[in-house]
Amino acid sequence: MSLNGLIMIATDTERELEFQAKIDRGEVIEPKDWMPERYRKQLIRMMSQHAHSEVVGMLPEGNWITRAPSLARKAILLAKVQDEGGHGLYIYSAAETLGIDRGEMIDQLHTGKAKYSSIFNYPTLNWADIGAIGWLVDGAAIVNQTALAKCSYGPYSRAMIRICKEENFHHKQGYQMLAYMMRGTKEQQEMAQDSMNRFWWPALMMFGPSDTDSPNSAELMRWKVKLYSNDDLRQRFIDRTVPQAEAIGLVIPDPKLKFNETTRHYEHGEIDWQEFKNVVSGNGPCNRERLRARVKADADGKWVRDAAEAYAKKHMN
Ligand code: BYC
Repeated sequence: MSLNGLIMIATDTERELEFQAKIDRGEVIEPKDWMPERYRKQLIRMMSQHAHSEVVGMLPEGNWITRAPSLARKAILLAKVQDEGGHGLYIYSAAETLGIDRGEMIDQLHTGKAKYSSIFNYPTLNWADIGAIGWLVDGAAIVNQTALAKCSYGPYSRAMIRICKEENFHHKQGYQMLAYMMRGTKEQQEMAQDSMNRFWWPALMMFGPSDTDSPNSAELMRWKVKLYSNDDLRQRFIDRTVPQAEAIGLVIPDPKLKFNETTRHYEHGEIDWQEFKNVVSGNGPCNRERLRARVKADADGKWVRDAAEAYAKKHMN
């Protein structure tokens, strides 16, 4: 190897050490700062998947806009679904600061190269599912995103601050809807419990595989992209959600769930990781339907993008 080559290696190692020292001092990394290629790639992977989740997440809820039982519920649901679209846009923009184009990220979603959250591959079968998504799915997202709001990459952490505020509204409207149903007729109570039974375990899976099975966690935690492990965040979600379920009379569908007086945490039953793997690898109940809907929406919207581009070109000349 040439002397020049050796000098470059030494320089890169020094830069990586300085980068790590910066992270350890709690400093924030901004787009123009030097960063290891692997840090950039990991953030693009995670942020693009996050943005895709927000956008794909509009589909199961969007299905219910025309079937909302009252004008007020319809207005709330419309606002929530629009918020999710906005979250996707903030996060795509934040990811673009890492040198990737939004079109490329969307292509990765459409060709199955990029993932999105497993939770959106489950169907919404009844109106209570809209409550469960707000309470459990947004509730899980808040636990995860409150931590991400303190992550080391500036544009991502700043996007999370506004997103978390909106997710809090989503979470409260979902819980309020289920609380209302649990005070209603026997049929409403059964519908709410049925939804809880179907969404509880998939919500726990949102936090990703258990720590011993999470290939990306160690690196992401060293770089303070992740501040807590998948299992720690899952536990935090369980601890805060179980008392909320009990307060409105919903039963958690886990016979092994019990509060440990010594650790002050809930212990839970085994998560079905085989189901998680199936869903993540494209074989969940709605994977194909969700991707088809996104690909169609993209194709249907092409004329708008073309028109905007033609207009921009005309006015730039
Ligand atoms: N679903 O090494 P691991 C919302 C993948 S939307 C699918 O632990 P990592 C909302 C993982 O990508 C909020 N895939 O990964 C919207 C990796 O595969 P690749 C969504 C999953 O990155 C509308 C492999 O499994 N929130 O709030 O260290 C309506 C190994 O995992 C999942 C976010 O996206 C999963 N659940 O940790 C309502 C948060 N879990 O990429 C609500 C941002 C794992 O190596 N993302 N995988 O092929 C994160 O915090 C992290 O990426 C994760 C995974 C905790 C999800």
